[in-house]
Amino acid sequence: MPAFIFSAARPGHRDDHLKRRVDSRMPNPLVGIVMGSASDWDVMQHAVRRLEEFGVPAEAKVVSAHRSPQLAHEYARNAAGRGMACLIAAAGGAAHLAGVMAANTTLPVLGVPMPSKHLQGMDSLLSTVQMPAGIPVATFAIGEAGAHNAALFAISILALKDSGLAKQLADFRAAQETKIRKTTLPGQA
Ligand code: RP5
Repeated sequence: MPAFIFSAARPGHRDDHLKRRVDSRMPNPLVGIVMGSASDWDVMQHAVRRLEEFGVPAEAKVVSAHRSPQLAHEYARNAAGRGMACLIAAAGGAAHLAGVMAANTTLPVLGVPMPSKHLQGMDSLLSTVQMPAGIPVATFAIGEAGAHNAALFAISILALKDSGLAKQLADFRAAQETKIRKTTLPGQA
């Protein structure tokens, strides 16, 4: 099955990377990003871009717990063997994808609840976060913030064994702090 694969090794070609459709067996992704529908892409592209910004090889793919249950099982069961360090799973509504991933791998699974049409993502949040004891899913905020933070959390996991990545993450945090320190409100000097 085709998937979006990217690597940030070529600065300046970010959009090309995102649009490039290649075979999922190509490079060795460290993070697998699965989402229940292509309609989740607008939100989940933020996770992809964040990982790309840090140069983390990752793969993004539509995998549905409900519409393609066999694929969901296969993807999760093969992830560790493919060298992945963690999975990010995004779904909306009765969002079982992260739980199904977690049931089929012992890799860390980071769940991102998608905004939904009728319940504004509360359904997705509760479906993702309320895992019964024994099979954990680390659940992030609904929508874009969750996509960004799941990617940053994946980077934190990888940074445990990659000092270069740890430095990048520290620099990222420092840049955020500098920006806040420099921020003034209307009427302030
Ligand atoms: C979920 O259902 C997907 O993750 C998506 O958030 C939601 C709606 O999917 P579509 O009907 O837009 O394909 O499985």
